[in-house]
Amino acid sequence: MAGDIETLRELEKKILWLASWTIHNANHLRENSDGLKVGGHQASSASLATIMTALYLDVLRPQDRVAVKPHASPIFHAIQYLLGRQTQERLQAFRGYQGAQSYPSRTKDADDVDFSTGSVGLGVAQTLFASLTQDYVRAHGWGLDRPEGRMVALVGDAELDEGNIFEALLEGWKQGLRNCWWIIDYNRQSLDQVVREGLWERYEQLFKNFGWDVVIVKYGSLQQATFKEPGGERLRQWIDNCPNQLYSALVFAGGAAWRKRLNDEIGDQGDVTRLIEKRSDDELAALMNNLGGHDLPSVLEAFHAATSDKPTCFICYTVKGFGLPMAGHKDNHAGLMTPVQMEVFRQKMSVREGHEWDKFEGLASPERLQSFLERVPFAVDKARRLNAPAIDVPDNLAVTIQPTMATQTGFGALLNEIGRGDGDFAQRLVTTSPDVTVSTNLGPWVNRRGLFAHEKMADTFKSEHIPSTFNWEFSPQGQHIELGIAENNLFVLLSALGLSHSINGERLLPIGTLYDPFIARGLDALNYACYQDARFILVATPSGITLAGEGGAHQSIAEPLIGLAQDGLAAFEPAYVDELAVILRWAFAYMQKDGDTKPSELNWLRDETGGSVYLRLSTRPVEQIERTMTAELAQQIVDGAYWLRKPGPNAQVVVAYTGAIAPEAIAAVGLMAEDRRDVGLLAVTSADRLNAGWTAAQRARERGLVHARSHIERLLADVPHHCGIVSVLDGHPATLAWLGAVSGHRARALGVEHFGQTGSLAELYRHYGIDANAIVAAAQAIAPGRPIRYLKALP
Ligand SMILES: Cc1ncc(C[n+]2csc(CCOP(=O)(O)OP(=O)(O)O)c2C)c(N)n1
Ligand SMILES: [Mg+2]
Repeated sequence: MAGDIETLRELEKKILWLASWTIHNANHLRENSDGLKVGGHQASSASLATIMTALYLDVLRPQDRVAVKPHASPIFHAIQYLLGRQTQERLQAFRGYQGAQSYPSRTKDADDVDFSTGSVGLGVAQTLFASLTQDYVRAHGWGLDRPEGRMVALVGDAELDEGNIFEALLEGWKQGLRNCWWIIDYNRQSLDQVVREGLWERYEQLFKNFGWDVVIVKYGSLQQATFKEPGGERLRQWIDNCPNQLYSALVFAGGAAWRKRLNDEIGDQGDVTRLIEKRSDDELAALMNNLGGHDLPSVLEAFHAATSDKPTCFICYTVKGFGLPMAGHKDNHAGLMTPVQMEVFRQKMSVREGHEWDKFEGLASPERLQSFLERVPFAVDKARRLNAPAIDVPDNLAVTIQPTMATQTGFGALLNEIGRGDGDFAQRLVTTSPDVTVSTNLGPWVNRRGLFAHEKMADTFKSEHIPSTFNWEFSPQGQHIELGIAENNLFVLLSALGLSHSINGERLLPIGTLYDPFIARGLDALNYACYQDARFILVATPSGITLAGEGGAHQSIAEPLIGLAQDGLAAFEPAYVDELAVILRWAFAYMQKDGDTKPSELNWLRDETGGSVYLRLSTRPVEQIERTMTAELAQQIVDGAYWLRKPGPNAQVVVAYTGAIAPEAIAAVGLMAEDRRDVGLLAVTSADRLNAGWTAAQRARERGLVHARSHIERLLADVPHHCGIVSVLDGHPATLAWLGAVSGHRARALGVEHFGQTGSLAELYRHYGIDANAIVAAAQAIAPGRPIRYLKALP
């Protein structure tokens, strides 16, 4: 499309205009009643105007997927507007209610965002794992009728300070990354400052070390032509040696400042002087600003030349604020053009007042431009967002329950059973873990299904006949992706696997395992995955101070609250393996749902919309209950709680527990039963879902649906008012502390609030006050009757 370069140039200008105007409109022209700055990033956007024009309007194909640098969102929306995929209303409402989003959002934007961005670094890693996911899908023989796409990240140069990018880079190297482009917007500015000298050299070496091609797009075509003039080589040397700060400052200061500086430093009255003097100030500024990243011919040439599937990093020299009055100024990150500057810019762009939103205002032959846009390869396929039918989930997941068993063991056994199957369900399952596959009990599953790699790799221990419990064989058919120890990578990979139905049109059922405390390590990436509406099951095990011997550095306290608060993630903490089997089966169906957003009248949860699932499991062997799993019990387990022992009319105490602390709760109820009648025992399988249902039902009542009742309200409806509720879990007590507020019962919440230490379970439970005695003492403090006879020596 080289002949179209002039057209692209016109559209590039229009894109810059629309992006700048969108931000201006939001800040200066829209009614703003709350006194807060609206914001937007005119300079960061301008920095990518050329590169994104080249990509979207020429280089990209519909199958390519892009993570756009968050603060270039206005450029993205402007391009989609020109392509007819974004509305003027949404642009006018940019950063406002239901307007185009501040940072591109898969879930909140309506203009075909491939990957959300916002928390810098994560979108970049997402492209790498999306590429790995594409390879995984194709290696399993799915989606081969669709063309292979490139996964492209537009990266801010300071974004590369984020460590998660390097974690991903290393993993990409291990996994044989292909079809991935990272395009660095090398404007040498971050938010606060100008970046260090010579950063590009570190990047170049680094990427090469990891097997990437590196393409440096430094000089624009104007500069390249000038370097061939007499004195040009000297000018090139000067540019190469110019410190970043000075270059930025001179870009900001403009043509006269360039002239003075160049004359002072290399003006020799000879060739270089002639080269400088034959240019006006404006021409000189245009020459010095003509860095590769703002020169359509240069970026197009670089992108089109990269035809191999090798991962490629483009370092494109740019100017932050290019084409705008704040160009190059170190304070320009959040800078906005003033109304006066905008007025000048409007005139320069030949945009008439009142025609600011017109797509082709000020440009010659709109029909030609429109027909060009209709032929843009990226946009010919209207349905870039794909979908895939749900995979049927068996009615029951088989598992042999031992008399005493930990939920983590149960999880391993459940997956092992699934691994025996050969239907679609077992085949679409993919597991991953950051070097804790064996210790989270995925071993039996991996033995059956193998590890994924591009190439077959035998288990040398096996071929050397050395006995091992684990069969570690890699092949393109393997169903486990083994990661290095980097929890950020786990979550971003889950984010990529969990979007496969939408990105690749092929559904995967991803399960990731890690130790519960290390959720915190990748929490932002987990949040990111949920924000994008990726679908996965997270199995976090082991957990809590129940890790006993591992001590405070490995024990988790706050994670149940994360489960409660994290949007898009339904959290469960079962105590028994039959509960786990029910929850896991439900999770496989839930993660595939994509329906109605209205809450169900049953539990006031929005189950039809689906989401991801977090299972907090334990290594503590717990005596199992022999029982028949009725449909009603299964429903209650999924809804979040059931009565293990329903309180009678004379009950004074209810104990509500979650997870592996069940034996302590049961023991406490046994102790109390000596003196109290009808003590209730509530098994809480999901504080998260109980709480969500409760708040939703309250809201529904406040909006007039007077009969709305949540599951927990129904469960507690018959509990006498004088009854006290003691809640207990191996986690932060606030997780269940709200139970008393549901029907106005006095409540005492037990749990863990301080870093744990090593010790036996009995010692630790006693120390943190979550053992049977502590439960009894808490009941005594809040429940009527105050019998004390059974109290053993309290600490
Ligand atoms: C994780 C995270 N930390 C901080 C920020 C705030 N922030 C937004 S942009 C930015 C600097 C970006 O600089 P660069 O990547 O070079 O982009 P440029 O604006 O120069 O194009 C910062 C610190 C963020 N969005 N995400
Ligand atoms: Mg920058």
